[in-house]
Amino acid sequence: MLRVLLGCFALCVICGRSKPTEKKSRVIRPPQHDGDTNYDHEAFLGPDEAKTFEQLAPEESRRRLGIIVDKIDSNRDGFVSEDELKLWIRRSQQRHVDDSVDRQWNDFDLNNDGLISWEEYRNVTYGSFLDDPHADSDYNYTQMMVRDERRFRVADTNEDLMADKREFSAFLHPEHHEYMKYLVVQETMEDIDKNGDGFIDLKEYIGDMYTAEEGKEEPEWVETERQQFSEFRDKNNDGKMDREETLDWILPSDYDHAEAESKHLLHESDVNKDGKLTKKEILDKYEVFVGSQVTDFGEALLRHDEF
Ligand SMILES: *[C@@H]1O[C@H](CO)[C@@H](O)[C@H](O)[C@H]1NC(C)=O
Ligand SMILES: *[C@@H]1O[C@H](CO)[C@@H](O)[C@H](O)[C@H]1NC(C)=O
Ligand SMILES: [Ca+2]
Ligand SMILES: [Ca+2]
Repeated sequence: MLRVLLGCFALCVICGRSKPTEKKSRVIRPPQHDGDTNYDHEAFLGPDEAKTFEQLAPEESRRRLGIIVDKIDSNRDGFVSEDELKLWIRRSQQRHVDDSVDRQWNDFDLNNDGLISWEEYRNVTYGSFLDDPHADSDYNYTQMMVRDERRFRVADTNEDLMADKREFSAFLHPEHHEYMKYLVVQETMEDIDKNGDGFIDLKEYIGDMYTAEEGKEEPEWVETERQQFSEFRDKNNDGKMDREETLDWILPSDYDHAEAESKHLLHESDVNKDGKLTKKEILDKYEVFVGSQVTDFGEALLRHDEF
């Protein structure tokens, strides 16, 4: 899972909120990589494909992984290098973003003109609210709509209030588009900055990840996060995070997700430590790359053209 809980406000409503005691992270950087195999699977396959593989029996999982390995080895020298792995992971990410845009496109392009206007997006997403603005609701749709419109306008580079595929992709997945990064920072700060002073202080930072529960002991990671805040987040030591510090936290420029993930996968499976992977090394560690269920439940239900 890409650990960025941004998404459009409207999408958050659909997906629901994470449980308060669960550690919530807004960062692309994997916070607890150790043993988090779902994270590897999603990086390697993309989230949708990772779910498909979860349903497969081990033999089928390995068989399909074998086919993927042949695709990754683009120079066909019989080894998967770190660069080939990195390229593959980048493609998986991009494919996931493109698929999500394609999947949602027709829901919003009401007049089928190949563009999504703000009005189209607004009507589809907030139509029932606009029809009856005074209906009881747990959400402040006015606020959500204002925020979506602001994001739409930032994504809309030629300022015609119509989104083409690229602009709509930037709207839906701003964390993958460089020109959206300050909006991502702004939205994140608005979410966390409860006292509205334009900064994230320590209390707000912790409050975003953790809500104390009566009678429950504070988990250890909370104190670790407090130290992280002072040592790494609040670089100028004024007790709060400004825009630049927040940017460094959620979208660190020195962090390349695909590179980190390919290094990690290599480290996990390169048994003879020659810096590259044979098909055997990968298949022997198939659970690191794709995982699988131990039973063959669901196998008959899942058919995929590619295989
Ligand atoms: C959006 O909804 C309004 C109100 O129902 C309607 O007048 C308008 O034509 C709709 N716009 C689009 C682009 O569908
Ligand atoms: C909803 O948000 C709008 C715009 O931010 C604000 O003016 C309004 O007071 C909010 N409504 C409620 C019920 O909180
Ligand atoms: Ca349209
Ligand atoms: Ca604040």
